[in-house]
Amino acid sequence: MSQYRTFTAEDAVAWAQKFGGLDNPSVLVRAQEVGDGNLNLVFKIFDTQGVSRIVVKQALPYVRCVGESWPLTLDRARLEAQTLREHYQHCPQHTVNILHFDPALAVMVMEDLSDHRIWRGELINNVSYPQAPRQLGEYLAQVLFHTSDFWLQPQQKKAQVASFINPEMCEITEDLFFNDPYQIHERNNYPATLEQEVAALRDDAQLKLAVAALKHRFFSHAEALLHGDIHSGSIFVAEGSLKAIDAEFGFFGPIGFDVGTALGNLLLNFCGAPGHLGIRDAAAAREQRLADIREVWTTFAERFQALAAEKTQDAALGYPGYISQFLQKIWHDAVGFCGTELIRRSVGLSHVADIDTIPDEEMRHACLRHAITLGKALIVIADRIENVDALIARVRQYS
Ligand code: SR1
Ligand code: MG
Repeated sequence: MSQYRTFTAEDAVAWAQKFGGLDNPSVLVRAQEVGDGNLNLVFKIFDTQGVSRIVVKQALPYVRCVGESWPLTLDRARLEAQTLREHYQHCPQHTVNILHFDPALAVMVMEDLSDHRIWRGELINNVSYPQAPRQLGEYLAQVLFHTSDFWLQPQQKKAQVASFINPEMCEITEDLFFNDPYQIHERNNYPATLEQEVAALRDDAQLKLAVAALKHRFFSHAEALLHGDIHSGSIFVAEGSLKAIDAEFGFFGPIGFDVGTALGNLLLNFCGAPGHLGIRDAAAAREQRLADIREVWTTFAERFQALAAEKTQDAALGYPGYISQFLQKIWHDAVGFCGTELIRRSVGLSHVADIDTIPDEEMRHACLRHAITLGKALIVIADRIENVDALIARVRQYS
């Protein structure tokens, strides 16, 4: 990685001119760094008319939101490009298009999605994208089915697992999701008023056993090529369109992790809604989030099942009834992982704007408390929540 240098705006423009695939690249004249995530530099490249045409993304050799004291592999850019390209093959309508990747500079050039908006912001502002939940379910079904043993030949699958080994990014998830919130750790971040609730997480043996089982599955179940961080901030939406971005946590892991992360972020929005909206709007937004959760899961499960019925050739995995049994296991995993997302986003290093930007402190703390209580319950009773209606009933019970 000796050729690596941190890109300036001028570098980003030159790179977009060279690799952006435009017929008239000289119209690209200006770059603006817009990265607001935890990890990378992101440049929008504008043309002479001031229109953003291309995005250039570069991995930094450290965690951006923490600083150089937390070094981080540049190889994550390769894993991100590789994951997005693989997902694009199976679901181009819902995956950002990577136009060029340079491993030495850890730089990707990708399609500009300026006509889209980050879904999290739209959810917070109660802006409706009626097709988004179905599209997310479709994305999850297509990319997870086509990278699973239900589709890939055994040797091909094992080669794929090997080429997507992502130990450093997985370690971040292993620590942030499954360790930090359940122990005293300097990375944890929560208000002192929640100390009692957080201490209770550390002292709950049943909870910690359930978290151990989830972490063990995350370590060991190479079921499909996950996005690895499919929260509402990794999803762009526009009317009738949804695109997944930001896949540097991609690896072969348990399918329920991606599904649970997606559902968990809808629930985090559910928890935060009263902090941003008046009573009536918050109640309506909450009902909509529950409907969204039903739609994401139902679409995912129906489409995955249909793809398996149509395409699975494996003599054992294609046996009638097995796919339903497998999806039931994925469901329970997803509920458990969903609970860990609620807790790590309330107690751990990395929070969500759905709750963190609530202006009223008391309300913000109440929403955090709600997310912790709900997350804890979901982790512990995941195996007893039989279907999405039962999940919705439980969410109502803890509201
Ligand atoms: C140190 S990275 C913290 C979080 O940001 C990413 O978006 C992932 O969600 C990760 O857990
Ligand atoms: Mg990200």
